[in-house]
Amino acid sequence: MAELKKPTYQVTGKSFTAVAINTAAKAGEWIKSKLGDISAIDQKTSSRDLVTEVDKGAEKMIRNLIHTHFPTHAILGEEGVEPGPEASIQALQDLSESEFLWIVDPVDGTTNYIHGFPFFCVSLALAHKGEVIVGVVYDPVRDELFVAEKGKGAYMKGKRISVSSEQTLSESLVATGFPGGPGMLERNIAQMLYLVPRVRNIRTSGSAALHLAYVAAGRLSAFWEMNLNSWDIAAGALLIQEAGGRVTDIDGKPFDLSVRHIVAANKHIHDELHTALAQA
Ligand code: 2AM
Ligand code: CA
Repeated sequence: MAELKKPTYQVTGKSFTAVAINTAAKAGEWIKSKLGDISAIDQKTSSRDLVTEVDKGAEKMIRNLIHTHFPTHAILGEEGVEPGPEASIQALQDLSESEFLWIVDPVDGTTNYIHGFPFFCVSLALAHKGEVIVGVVYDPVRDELFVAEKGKGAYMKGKRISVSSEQTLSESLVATGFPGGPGMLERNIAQMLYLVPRVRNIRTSGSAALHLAYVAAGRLSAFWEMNLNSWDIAAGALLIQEAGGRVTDIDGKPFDLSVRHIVAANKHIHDELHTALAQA
């Protein structure tokens, strides 16, 4: 008897954005279900740089979901890269020739997650030949999913979002974070000292990706931080651009995937913020 041919399944027909949304939502729900239930916390470079089995499990789930739909696409995920900036820069370079590259932070705000401080998210971006074309940031605590497609705008819960309208730094709410790496903290503190009296106030809530989504939604006027990795900012940068804001590196160069010192703001205050940071 002839052997039955095994069926080969290929899931097709889903858009990049639909897969990004479904994947972020599924991973986010799972992460939320594990909140307060973590048995092991590992240190990466220091007690300020942490990872849990939830970060690793969520990344595995995200990789599987993406590859179910797009088996040939490359994936750069935080938990697949050795800790430290050199390894991150190298990993991005190694994948820079990929036609389609997904850039994944399974949990952005891991320290918050471990402490039960409800400000963390899943961040997924898809780059085509080095240019980010889809960005999704999902906050499972508030069930808020921010999504942007290159050239098609940024949305949350079906409504278009846009950056805030403040015209000056003095009326702006600005966020930052305390970066890792030699000399970074000193520079960041100098920037904060200079900026605090010049802005309405500063927030440092511990998730770069969610801060960037908040800039896109107009809840924050601006965000800057030093020494971030591509997975912290790729999705958020597209959200802000598509919401009408401007994203550069700290030297004013327009955003690309290699940017590590990010300055993102509405278009009215970006120059003023960028100049202030240069003077700090
Ligand atoms: P994570 O939670 O995914 O690690 C907070 O300032 C931001 O910095 C978060 O987005 C956090 O991402 C990121 N972050 C934490 N430790 C870092 C490190 N050693 N290098 C670069 N970014 C880091
Ligand atoms: Ca992370």
